[in-house]
Amino acid sequence: MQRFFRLRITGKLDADTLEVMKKPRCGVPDVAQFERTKGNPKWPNNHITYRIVNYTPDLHPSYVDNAIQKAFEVWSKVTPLTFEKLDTGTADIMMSFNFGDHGDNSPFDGPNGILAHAFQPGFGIGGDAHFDESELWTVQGRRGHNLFLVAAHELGHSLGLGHSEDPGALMYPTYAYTEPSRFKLHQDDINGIQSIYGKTYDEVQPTGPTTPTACDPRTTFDAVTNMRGEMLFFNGRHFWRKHPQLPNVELYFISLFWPSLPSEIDAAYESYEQDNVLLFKGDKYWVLNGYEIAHGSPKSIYQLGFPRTVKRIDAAFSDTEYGKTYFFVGNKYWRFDEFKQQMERGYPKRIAQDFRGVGPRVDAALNHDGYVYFFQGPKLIQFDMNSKRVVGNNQRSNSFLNC
Ligand code: E1S
Ligand code: CA
Ligand code: ZN
Ligand code: ZN
Repeated sequence: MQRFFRLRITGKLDADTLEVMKKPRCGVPDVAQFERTKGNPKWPNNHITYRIVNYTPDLHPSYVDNAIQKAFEVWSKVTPLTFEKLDTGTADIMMSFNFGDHGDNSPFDGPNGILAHAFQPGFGIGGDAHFDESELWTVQGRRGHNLFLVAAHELGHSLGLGHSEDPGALMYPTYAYTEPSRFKLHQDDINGIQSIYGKTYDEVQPTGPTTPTACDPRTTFDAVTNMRGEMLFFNGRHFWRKHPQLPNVELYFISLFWPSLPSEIDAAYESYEQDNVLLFKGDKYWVLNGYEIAHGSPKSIYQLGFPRTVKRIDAAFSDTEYGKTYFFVGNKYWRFDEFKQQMERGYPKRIAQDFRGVGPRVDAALNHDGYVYFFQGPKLIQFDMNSKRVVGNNQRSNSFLNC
């Protein structure tokens, strides 16, 4: 670490070293991604009124009422806030559908672009939410824009939230379609709104999905593989893609590339002989040709020659030089011949026997630059197949992700 930060290498916790260690690093999870509106405006009471001033011709009014009510529930479920719909008079949050210039110096722009906008908590126009009537407002499917999703985002602004940098958050600046019945308020949004209004009075505190952060020192991987010169690092519902010549890594939902793939992949490897990538989960595997899933996927791992006692594979990598693939299961490993497409005789063997210093359990394995890298929790083990020795074990699993 001292070498990395160009400090005098003493091996001791001296003042300079401590100073560096105290500094926040990229992606440390305690650093919030959400943002509150400047000046921290908030509603003084937890009971807030709203009124739907006019309706869009795109939807039956009952669908509008329902979408708006559901959007309020997104926020009331995680805070002490309650919302009441008024049908006349002035409410705290006045909602309307408007075309173009509508008198607040923030004209709408016709179809697409700006979908809606909302004002921070306050008197008069404060809290109000306007929806661009040039959009096609829908409650189902990918066509048009989903009123519930846009309203939920706008109400975040009406309640005092700004935009979040977390790409999974509702308060991320760009619209992303999610099926409304599967929508879940992200943990980052929960943290944001609760920092303003506090937690709900419910006994069971709600939690939401989180977006993994590459450089969190606790980041671990389910599976890692090469793919046509790039590297893929799987974590839960996401994966990072790294191009060797590019400094940045990209985070994606697995379902964005492969809608039929499950999350929490167990193992992955690239077969150079077959020019494909195999992804494993449970007793099944999927074959990828580039970003396409091959016909016939998923297949059973027992077709590869595993005995029925094997229920899942922890990690896999392929040795390009010899065309052999290594599969790790618990404290044992199997070897598969990519040319003959069959499991080799004499396996399983103990990991400890041939990979001293590795295991007993590994999360993921990767063949890279002539070494094998084993990912064990947050630890990365670099192994030399020629000398059959561990040659490095003081790097973190996420050191590949330019952290
Ligand atoms: C997108 N943005 C929009 O209309 C600014 N383009 C006003 C604003 O200038 O509210 O930011 C613009 C609004 C929007 C953003 C994100 C609506 C979603 C995030 C996650 S939907 C599942 C979702 C989202 C919905 C104005
Ligand atoms: Ca627009
Ligand atoms: Zn407006
Ligand atoms: Zn916004």
